[in-house]
Amino acid sequence: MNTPAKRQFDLLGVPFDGESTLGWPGSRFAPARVRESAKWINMRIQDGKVYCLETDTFMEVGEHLLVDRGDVAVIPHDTQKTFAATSAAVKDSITAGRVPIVIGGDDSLLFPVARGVCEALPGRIGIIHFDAHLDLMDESAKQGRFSQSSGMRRSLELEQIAAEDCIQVCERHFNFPASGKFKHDNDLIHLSAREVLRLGPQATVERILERVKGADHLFLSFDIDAIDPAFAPGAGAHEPGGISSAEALEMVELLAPHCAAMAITEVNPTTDVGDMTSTLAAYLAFSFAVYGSQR
Ligand SMILES: [Mn+2]
Repeated sequence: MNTPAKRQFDLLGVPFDGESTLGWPGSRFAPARVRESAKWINMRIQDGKVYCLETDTFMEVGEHLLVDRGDVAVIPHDTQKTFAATSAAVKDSITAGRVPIVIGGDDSLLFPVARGVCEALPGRIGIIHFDAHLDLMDESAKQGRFSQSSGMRRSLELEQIAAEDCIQVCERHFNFPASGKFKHDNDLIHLSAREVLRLGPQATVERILERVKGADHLFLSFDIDAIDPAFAPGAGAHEPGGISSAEALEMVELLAPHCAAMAITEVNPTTDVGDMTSTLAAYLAFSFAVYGSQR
């Protein structure tokens, strides 16, 4: 008999890039490519176990560690209906006692995933937001209020989400002074990519967990552009100076046991090279599930 994993995971695709109003659209193609890439990894489960090379142990994950629930009902011209479907899918997964892993889609999806987590779980919800960007734009004439640049701002308006329970990680270069002022006024903090590179994965995760310790539940939101374009060229924009794929994987593995949901956004097959970014996204999802199942 196989011992089932302590937690099981749902893969939910959201092929929506209707709010990619800056940078390159194309993340709507990510769920299909990430699923294809994931076949390479998922086949390694045998008799409910994977053999982990980092720990040289046989990890019990069960036969149904990561179940593909298909794509949510995206309505390409209607952001709010797409968001409603996304929040509902996340809520349903958590309510069923599972852990959703959302594959976007552009980073506007940060908000409906956070909302779905709030609808499913009581108490304070913290967001660990990996991204090259702040996503704190309140509103602009070009992008409106719900674009890929506003996901964190909208999420912070949810009743259960307070800035003190959130941290942004891997932001870099320059951003809007208005967003910087919002951060300072609201006690939102970040660890820049350079700081993360200096600290290393383990110390970074310690800092993150210290920051969010007051939250009852955590949502890990991972924009693929947190990772350097050298490792993840298939993104919505290129921001040099990011972390490596190895550093990203290690931090996701360390954070996974603490998190109730994950989203991977902005993977863009149209700018990818040999599916390397879709493959990395598949590994981030699978690693989140394997390590997250051991809690
Ligand atoms: Mn970004």
